[in-house]
Amino acid sequence: MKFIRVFKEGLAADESPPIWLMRQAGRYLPEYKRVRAEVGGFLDLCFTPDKAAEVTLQPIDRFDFDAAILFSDILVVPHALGQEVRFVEGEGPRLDPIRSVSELPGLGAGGHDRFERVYEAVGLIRSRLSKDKALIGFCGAPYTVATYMIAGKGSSDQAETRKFAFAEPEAFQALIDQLVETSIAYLSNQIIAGVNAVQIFDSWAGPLPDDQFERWVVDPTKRIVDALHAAHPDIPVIGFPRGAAANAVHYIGRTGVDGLGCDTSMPLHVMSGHLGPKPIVRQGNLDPLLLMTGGPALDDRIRQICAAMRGLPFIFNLGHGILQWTPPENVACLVEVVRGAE
Ligand code: 1CP
Repeated sequence: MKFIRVFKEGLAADESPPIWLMRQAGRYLPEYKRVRAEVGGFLDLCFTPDKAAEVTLQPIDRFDFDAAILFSDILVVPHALGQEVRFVEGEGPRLDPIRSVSELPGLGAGGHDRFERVYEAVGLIRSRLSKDKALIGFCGAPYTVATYMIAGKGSSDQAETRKFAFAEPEAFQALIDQLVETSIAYLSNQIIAGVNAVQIFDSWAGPLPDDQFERWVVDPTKRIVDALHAAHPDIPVIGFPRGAAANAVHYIGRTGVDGLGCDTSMPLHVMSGHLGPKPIVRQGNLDPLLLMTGGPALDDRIRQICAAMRGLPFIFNLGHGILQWTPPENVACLVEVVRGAE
């Protein structure tokens, strides 16, 4: 498994990096749209192991990526904790907003059964996936998941959540603590069911001031990473603190993650530079808009990224999730150029 070898040994200077893409299963693929239409609701797809396995494997069959990522969503966690979550066509997720952990019934009320179906999907995917491909499990980081739980939807500035964290830090801490504990159990069980690595998506970590970043991003992530490393020392943990910018080196040092997901705005000289005393795998950071656009500019940038990262422990990826209007031909072209860079 080249993907896992990067964490253990790094890459030789003449080797091309392993590649996968965030949100690689999804609406830019006609075969995904077919299964999605057949199953109906998005959550039904997440909780039907055979179908979740099918859509997880679609991008591997089509593009031969080095890793599959479990098909699910970061919002299955609030759903399993008892919060009402709906996926509205063309609008994205909608939740009945909550302000306190006491408004959640907790996992007891049927949540365990929902997670069981995710673990069942993991087992199915692992048994169908070729032995040289890694399977990545994931969850949303507590802070990012909390932003959806409090606002009830995605928002561009997370103002509601940030105000709440300033005004009622104890209540927010209780919610984060619940998410830390649930995430540890959820990721551990994904590992037991067969995933080879995990990624913690902190898509909205970026705008926080440093003291808030420390309390709501670094500290909860460290607790998850410590627990996973203690129970599953061989399983790499990738953190994706999107927009962390100058906080990234501190995030790596304090959380102990094995890999850093780098967003589009991270300069290549930073990504390829010294990121602290511990060896760290870098993952990223092609602009999803460029992948959607295609053409010679795409080709040039792929080569630029590969050249900057040559010889370093590196996994090729996007700087954020793939956009639904991306032509699948551009993705095929991307894989060819990355592999051709060998
Ligand atoms: O109708 C559909 O098909 C819904 C589109 C969709 C898909 C394909 C959603 C709704 N989620 C997903 C799958 C998904 N989400 C995966 C699957 C594995 C993969 O192929 O990568 C993963 C890893 C996620 C993670 C996720 N969901 C994140 C973190 C990464 C990121 O992109 O920042 C976030 C923030 C979400 C929330 C979410 N779920 C779906 C949407 C459209 C959103 C974003 C909404 C918003 O913020 O407004």
